[in-house]
Amino acid sequence: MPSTTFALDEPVISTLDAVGYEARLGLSNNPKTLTPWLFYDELGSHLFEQITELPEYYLTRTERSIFTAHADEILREAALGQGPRGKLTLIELGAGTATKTGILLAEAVRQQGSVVYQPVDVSETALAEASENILANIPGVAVRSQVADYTREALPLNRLVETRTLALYIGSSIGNFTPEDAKDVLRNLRAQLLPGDTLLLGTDLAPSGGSNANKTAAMLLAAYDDAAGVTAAFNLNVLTRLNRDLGADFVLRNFRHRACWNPTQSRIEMHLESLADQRVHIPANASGPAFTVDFAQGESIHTENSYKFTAPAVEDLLDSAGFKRTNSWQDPQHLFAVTLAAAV
Ligand code: AVI
Repeated sequence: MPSTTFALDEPVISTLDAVGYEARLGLSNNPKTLTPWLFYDELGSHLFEQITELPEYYLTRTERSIFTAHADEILREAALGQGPRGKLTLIELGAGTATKTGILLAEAVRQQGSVVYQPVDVSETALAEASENILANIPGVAVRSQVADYTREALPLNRLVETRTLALYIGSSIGNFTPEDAKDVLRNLRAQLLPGDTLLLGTDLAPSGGSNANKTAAMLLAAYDDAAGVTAAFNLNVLTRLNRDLGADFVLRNFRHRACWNPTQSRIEMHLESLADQRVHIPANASGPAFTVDFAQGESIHTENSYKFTAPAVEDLLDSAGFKRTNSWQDPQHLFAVTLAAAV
């Protein structure tokens, strides 16, 4: 089966300019912030892959177990009413290396003989790895990779009107957006789909004290502050990136990783806390003149939110973006949910 990569036209601003712009914007905020996409340079993407295999980071293995247990049902429901529109095509937003997706692709091939898979990601390297793994391991899949930032651009779906689309947005990626931005991302996706197409959304569940009583704030905190220090390295790597890409002079040992559970907003927050009163310099670049950033001891840069959802909150989000929940699956401990919704 063929594998093709379509690159969209060069973005108007280069990645380096975008890094400079984001650093300038976020570090002038009060409180200081940095956008989470800055995590994913080559080392950051590698550290994230390591996070997904940590004993404390239950999200990836739990979602995988839900796919293993229910792929048959998920694919059958997504294809319901398919009629003359032929086979399901699978697209995936933020596919990365698409490790869990193989379970769904193999099931799609089992049910319909072959499947077209369109992973969309900003990382060409991750897409190349995904494509290579899938082509080597799952015969019957045609991979059509697309390099694009699905959060800012219309999706380059090249959709085949005679097929029905199942869009995958898995791995709790939606949790890294504010509720308003999450709605916009899903609305953008909805705008590219036809009624009857479906979305499979993976969300991490909030501790409820009820059905998932063993999901505690402590469990969440451990997932974002692991004993081996991989998440700390992932968080601190953003400063290494600013030093390398912008010539900034962050001293890494003067910052520490901190994760906290914010029950009011139902989110884990990641911060980089300054261990001293200090001044950091960022030289002039295409995004603006040289600037300095002053930190007081104990002050932090807020680098990431990871929202945790109740089942009704997932449904509300889907409704607000033009989808209707048709079914959902959870692991026996109710740690994670996978929800299928139809475009209406
Ligand atoms: C990519 N995203 C879903 C991860 C999460 O759990 O929010 C990113 C991450 N941050 C720290 N650990 C993992």
